[in-house]
Order: sequence, then structure tokens, then C-alpha cells
Amino acid sequence: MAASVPVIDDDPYSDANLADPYPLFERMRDAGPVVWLERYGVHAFTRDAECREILGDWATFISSAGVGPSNLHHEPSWRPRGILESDPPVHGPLRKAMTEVISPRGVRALRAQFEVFVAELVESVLERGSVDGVCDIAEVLPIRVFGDAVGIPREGRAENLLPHGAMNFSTFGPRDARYEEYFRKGEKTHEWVMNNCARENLVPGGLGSQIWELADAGEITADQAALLVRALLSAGLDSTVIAIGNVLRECLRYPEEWARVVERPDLAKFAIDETLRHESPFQSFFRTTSREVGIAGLTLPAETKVLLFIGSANRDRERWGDDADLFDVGRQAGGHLAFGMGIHQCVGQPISRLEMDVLFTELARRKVTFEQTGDPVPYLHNTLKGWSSLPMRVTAG
Ligand code: OVM
Repeated sequence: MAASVPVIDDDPYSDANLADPYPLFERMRDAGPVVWLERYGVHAFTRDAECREILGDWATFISSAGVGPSNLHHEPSWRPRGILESDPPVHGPLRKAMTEVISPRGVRALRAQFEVFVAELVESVLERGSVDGVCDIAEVLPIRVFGDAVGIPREGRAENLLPHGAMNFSTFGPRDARYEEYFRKGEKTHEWVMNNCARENLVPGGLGSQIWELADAGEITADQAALLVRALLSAGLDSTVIAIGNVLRECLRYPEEWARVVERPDLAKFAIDETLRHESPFQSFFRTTSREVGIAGLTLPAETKVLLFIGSANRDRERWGDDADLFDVGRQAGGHLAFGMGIHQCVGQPISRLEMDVLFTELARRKVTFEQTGDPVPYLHNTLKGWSSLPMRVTAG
């Protein structure tokens, strides 16, 4: 490690820093293009430019050694490695299978059923008036519409998919007490999830079943098909639940910004991207160097883990201007890194965006206003940033 790298003693994974990471992110960005996280013995990147450089260079900053702190070249993986922990040439056919199933046409076909459910959901929320934005809105939508889209049984979804996602996403961060806790709660869901990845348990016509058809066509193996359905079920639930909760939280915090969306419902898309930038649901992950490499004036040997804080990069003033900390629906936030970048950029994002777009467009169309009725409770997780509870009153205009 070069002597010039600023050392950060703070713990980004403490309760306080997870609940409000931005002051520490700012100090890390100001300290330099790369910092040494003393507690974790790892170089961390918190600025937009270096995060982009790393994510764009998949051959140097690889994923097959895992995207958490443990190096899968030397340590066993806790589960069979999937698309996430793959590099070219293994990655290509897996990615192709996913993009074929999550095609623009395939995603467009989902809109009608999403709209039907959202209309019902918004109606029932308005009838109740006082709700919890997390368990009554954010969780309900993906559990129903994404679960139906993949083609899994309705029974058992919430109890299994949410703890399963929380466990999975924990592997992107340090193995601390919080990690152990999410693993303890998630472990018993693994079997339910893997059972529903089997072809005989997937509803014909759904995304899961379409992945299996690609195995029939010889594009991928049967083992890979099961792992791709697993990827859908691992990555597609919690992330969108958190994202919806984060948009609702922005609406509560910045009522004047939500009012702009109510004025012009076509701004819903901008509010969603600005939320993804301003409060990124997925905050951080690792890459591993495949060779000796120079970056940010530093030389890293091969097989070195690097930690990327995209939640910080999305607040970088160099990229977003002096008002980067402000939530502004008028901003062109589309270039954020919340879905990652490069060959591993979130493949499911059109579905997640569709869920959010349908929901917030309908809320805007009905001129719904939100009012906080209790303290929001932060969701503490090493990788995901969101809310566990958002007590609110919801009123139609
Ligand atoms: C997987 C997977 C793929 C992408 C993301 C992810 C938890 C998991 O293969 O299960 O996040």
C-alpha cells in the first residue's frame, strides 16, 4: 500500500453510519480518490470517476472471486456461484439468457397486470388512510407482481423472499454480527427458494419458465437455468422493495418535489431516478483485481479486493454539482450508478423501473399526498439502505 493513501479509521458499517452514511462518505471523497479502510484492511473508492473506471474494466476488476469481501478463489462459496460471481466467457451466455427473457417486449407485456394490481393497491391504501409505507405499499407490490411475473406460488412469498434477499445481499459486506443475524433469519428460506427454481414448480409462460426454455434450446445448462431463476428471486425483491420505500421517504421529506410530480405525472420517472441517485438502495460491493493494476495513483497487486461505495459516488459533487445532496426531481439523474455499470449492470432494472413507474404514476394521477404520522425507522443492513417503517397518512387530491 502506498504511503500517500489517506487512512480512514471510521467504521462505515456501524449503526450510525449505516443510518446516515453521508457525512462519512463526504469525508472519504474529500480525503482522496482512494482511501484505506483501516478496520477492514481494504481500499475503498467513493468517487464517481473511479467507481466508473473500475466497473468499466471487468477484465481487471473481476467478479468471479466474489463481490463481497471474501475471495472465492481461496475460500469456498457459501452457495453455488451464479451470474453475479462470473466473468467472461462464462458470463456471456448467462447474461444473454437473462436479456432474452427480460426483453423490452417481455417487459412491456407485464405492464397491464402491474397496472391492475397497482390500481387495487392504491385504492385500498386510500381507503385505509393511515398506513405503513413499507409493509403496506413497498413490500406488497414486488411480492405480488414480481412473484407473479417469475411464476412462483403466492403462498410463502413474503416470509421467504424478503429474508432470503436480506441474507444474500449481506454477502456483499463484512461478516459481522449483523451479517450473522441476517443469515440466521435467511437460512431456512434457501430450500423454499431453490424449490421454486425447479422447472416443474414454475408457472408456464412466466419468466422462470422462459429461462428453462433456453436450457431446452441448449443455450444454457439445466444447472445454470436454476441458478438464473435463483438470481431473479435473490436480486429482484428486496432491492425494489427498498427502492419504493426510499421514493416514499423522499415524498415525505420533500413534499414540494412530490407536488411537482402530481402536477406532471410524467415526472414520476425522474423522481424515481433521482431517488435511486440520492438514496441508493444498493450501497456498496467489491471487485477483485485479476492482475497488478494502477488506479488513482496507487498500484494494487493481483488478487486484491477493492470496495466500491456507489451510494457515495452518486453524491459526488464533481459529478452531480454542489447541490448533490439535494433531492431535485428536475435533475437529469439517469446516469447514476445505483444499478451498477458495465457488463454486470442490473439486468432486471426494466422490471423494477416498471413496478415503480406504474405505482408512482398512479399515485400522481390520483393527486395523492403523503404526510408523516410517526418516526421513520431506518433499515440497518450492510449493503442495502432503506427504511423498515414509514408511518404515513395517504390522501387523494
Ligand atoms: C444470484 C444473484 C444474482 C444477482 C444479484 C444477487 C443478491 C444474487 O445469482 O443469486 O444479489
